Amino acid sequence: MDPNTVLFLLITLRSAFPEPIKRKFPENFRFGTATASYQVEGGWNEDGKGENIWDYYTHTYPDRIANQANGDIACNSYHKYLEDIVMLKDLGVHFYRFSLSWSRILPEGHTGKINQAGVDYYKNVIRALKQNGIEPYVTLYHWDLPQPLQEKGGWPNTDLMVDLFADYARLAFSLFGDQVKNWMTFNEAKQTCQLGYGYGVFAPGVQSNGIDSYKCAHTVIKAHAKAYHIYDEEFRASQKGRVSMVVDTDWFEPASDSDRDRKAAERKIQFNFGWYANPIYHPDGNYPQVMIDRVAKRSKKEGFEKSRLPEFTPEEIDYIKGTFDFFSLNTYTANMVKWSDDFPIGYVSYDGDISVVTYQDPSWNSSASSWLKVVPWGTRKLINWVDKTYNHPEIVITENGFSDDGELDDEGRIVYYQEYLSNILEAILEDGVNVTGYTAWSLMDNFEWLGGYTEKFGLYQVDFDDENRTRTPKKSADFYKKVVATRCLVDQCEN
Ligand code: GBH
Repeated sequence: MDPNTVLFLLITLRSAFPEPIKRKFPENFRFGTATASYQVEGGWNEDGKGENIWDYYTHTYPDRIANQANGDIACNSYHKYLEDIVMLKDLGVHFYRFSLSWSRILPEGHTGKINQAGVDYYKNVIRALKQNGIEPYVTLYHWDLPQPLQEKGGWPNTDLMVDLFADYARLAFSLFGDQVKNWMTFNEAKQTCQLGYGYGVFAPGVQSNGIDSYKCAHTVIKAHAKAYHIYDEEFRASQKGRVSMVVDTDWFEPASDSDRDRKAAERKIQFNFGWYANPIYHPDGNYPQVMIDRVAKRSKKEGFEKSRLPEFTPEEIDYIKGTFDFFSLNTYTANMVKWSDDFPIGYVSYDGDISVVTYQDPSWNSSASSWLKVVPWGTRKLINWVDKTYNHPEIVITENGFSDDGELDDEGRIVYYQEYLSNILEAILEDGVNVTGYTAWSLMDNFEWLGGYTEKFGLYQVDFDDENRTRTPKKSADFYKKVVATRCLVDQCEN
């Protein structure tokens, strides 16, 4: 592209948004970047790693992934993690959020067989991070269930999975907890449950919308709580760390000021976010009442004996509620919501249970991902909503980012980060919301699930045609580096 075109595009991109705020992030604010095991590690069957559901899914149904891609090699971080750490060091970030591959540590999914090479790998990563002054933020589960556990039913099998996850969590705390002080049990369990066991588009590809997807969520929430209590009872006193669960949502903006549209938007966020967030983060615990009532009503009309939404006992509600030390929130975009009358009975589904219409405004800037439109003001509204709904928790944004085709001159990503961070900073300084950290997704281009390698989120470009998987900083890496160093989003801040 010739420089004038670039300049023109940049001006056009920028002019769609207000000027970023000229004040600084608070002194104690923490910046990081993130990746996840299946998306970057590769080494899918090396040194004793077991098969997981994404290995199985991409190998068995290659046509479901763009260009039949898979994570067999990905960014090859299993071998190149030291290069990743050089990049992190260069960015100057305070922390690196990554996830453990369960099957690399426990090839069969249970603690009866531990793969020492997998344990060593993570010990090496953690040691190298600490030596470079970068805090490890570790997610236990970012969607890659050991395949042998899927063969026993996977997440909808509550009795099996709560205990097995708890064993895995205990092992991880005991192996790595002397060095790791920030833990996330699950990343975006809604994708695991609704995409994995509802629509069946993500691994393991089970289509049981509004039935198994609800059972899966029930299991995950209980498993999280059990892991949290294990940390509390067996590790907290000596390790002094923090545990959380990552919940994600778009912001949902009512399509109009009408009572009905506002009610529809609230219902949508309760189903989308409250489903996982309320049992853990809400002072009352349990699923959102609107969800309990609506699923019960529709299940009855559909002839089910009981609600398709499993129930927590009062003891379980108490055991689960409050199992967090900070609120981890992933968010990328927004949707508009319109009221709808109840969808007709006849197709059992989560979407029928919600019965609203959502769409994205055609004027919103787009990205390389169909679902991701650039709506920075939505994030300010969302964190205010979280602050109010969940009684002013400390919030860490554990993911936020933008996709393009992987170009080094990635102005679209710079504008995205600048505008989203500006809205987050305004929420902190002007609205009084307690956001203490921000995580850019992602450190580098990686395996983007169904999108394969066609949607790039990295601050660093990775050359997937080169067996060295060469990493090159994009313009946005320089931008982010400057933000981290100066805590300022513009050339010169006022304070
Ligand atoms: C995050 O999900 C993930 O944690 C991370 O692994 C991922 O790389 C990153 O975002 C970027 O996508 O149209 O049915 O395929 C963000 C939430 C949920 C957004 C799934 C895309 C696709 C649904 N994502 N959604 S579908």
